[in-house]
Amino acid sequence: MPLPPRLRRHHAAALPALLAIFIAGCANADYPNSVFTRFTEFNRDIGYLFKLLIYLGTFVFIFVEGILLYTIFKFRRKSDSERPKHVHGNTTLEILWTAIPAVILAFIAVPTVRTIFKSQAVASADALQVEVIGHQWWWEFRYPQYQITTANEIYLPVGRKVNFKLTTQDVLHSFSIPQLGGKRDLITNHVNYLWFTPDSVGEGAWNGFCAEFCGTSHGNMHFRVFTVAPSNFEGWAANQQKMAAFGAVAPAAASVVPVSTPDGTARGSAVALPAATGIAAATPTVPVVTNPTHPAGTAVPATFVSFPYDKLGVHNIPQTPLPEGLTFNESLKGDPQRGLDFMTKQMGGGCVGCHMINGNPVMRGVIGPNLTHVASRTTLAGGIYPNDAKHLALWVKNARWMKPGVIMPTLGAGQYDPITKTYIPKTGLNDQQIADIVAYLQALK
Ligand code: HEC
Ligand SMILES: [Cu+2]
Repeated sequence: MPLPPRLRRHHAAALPALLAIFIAGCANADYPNSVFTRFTEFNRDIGYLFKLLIYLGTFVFIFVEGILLYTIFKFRRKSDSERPKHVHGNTTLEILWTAIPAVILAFIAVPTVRTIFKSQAVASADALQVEVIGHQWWWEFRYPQYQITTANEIYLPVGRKVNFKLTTQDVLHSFSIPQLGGKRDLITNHVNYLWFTPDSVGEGAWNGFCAEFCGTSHGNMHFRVFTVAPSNFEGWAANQQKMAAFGAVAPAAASVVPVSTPDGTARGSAVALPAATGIAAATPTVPVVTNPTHPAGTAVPATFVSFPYDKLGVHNIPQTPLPEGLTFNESLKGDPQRGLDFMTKQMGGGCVGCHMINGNPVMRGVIGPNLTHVASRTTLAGGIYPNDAKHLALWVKNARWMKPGVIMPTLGAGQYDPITKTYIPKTGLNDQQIADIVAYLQALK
């Protein structure tokens, strides 16, 4: 059916406009979660495969459509009395249409399989090793060479190969940093590897996600990756290796506290925690700067401790809206010492059962993120909120309202717990106690 002339004009204009938008979208350097970057050999290899497939596919498309169009016009019925010639079998043709796709498939399969083997092999031992442990719904990151355990934020030195060892504490997850490289699943009872070198990238922040549905808050399971200059990485690592910046005590007391997983079994690598958290370091308040894995000659700068929040790109800043009606009296002033005493001596809120703070002998839990340097992180709770006093307070008050399904209980007095579907009694945490806890957490730089 022919379109009226006005509409036809619109149609004619729409196609180039759409094309222009599409091309502009692809060329936009600020496209936040694109895999079409060339920052690592991983993405370059995948990009090469992608182009190869597009070029071969285009060739096949044009070839097949060309023959089709030719056939349609050449052999169309020219008169009503005409009958098509009946043919049966054509050996040459059959050999050709089997052989040509086979050759094309070989062209695709050989580089594809080679890339698969290359990218999931264990990287060389001199690579920076990072253990990734998926939890519902946050990420645990360990640097075994540095004895660091942290959560939801990875620091990578520019130019150094990094090897990720991927495991999960519970269900399947998938580790994905589109702009740096890859996506690979975290599989129960199985170790996967992924390695790349952020070699052609500057200092910056990159978004990471869980890319395999893993339950209620799967969509809230983000993380950030920071690529930093090697000297800044050493600065960050030196700070992470220190005991808690506030209220740490001698390690002798800490090392006698046994650590076990919630069900008492040695699941995942949780039982390796005492060694991995640096508790056994000789002097608790002195940074471990003589780690043999620090590249020789790298000076440890005292200045760089963590990626500054105001340097985050606009696409790295969490946008999660706060639950309506969840409020906190922000005028209250917290006291870190009171917060520490409350959390550890009075066992307020049971934080000790789930969280670890190195240098704090009672904070030995392994269910939630390690909080030793929680204040050095830019975001909270799987990267979905900014890490500031207000969000920390609301989180401690009612984590389950902030993020559906979390294990961390709702703790604020009078708050509704969406999982148990009950109200927390008056004996729950009041706003002043929460302000004190937040002051302590914020002292953990
Ligand atoms: C039953 C275990 C449990 C208890 C008790 C608990 N937490 Fe948590 N906490 C968690 C888990 C699990 C998470 C991770 C939730 C997520 O992001 O999905 C978490 C996350 C956090 C975070 C965010 C950390 C980050 O880097 O994202 C803070 C801060 C925190 N908890 C503080 C506390 C404090 C303070 C208390 C005590 C008042 C407490 N928690 C009690 C399990 C617990
Ligand atoms: Cu997930």
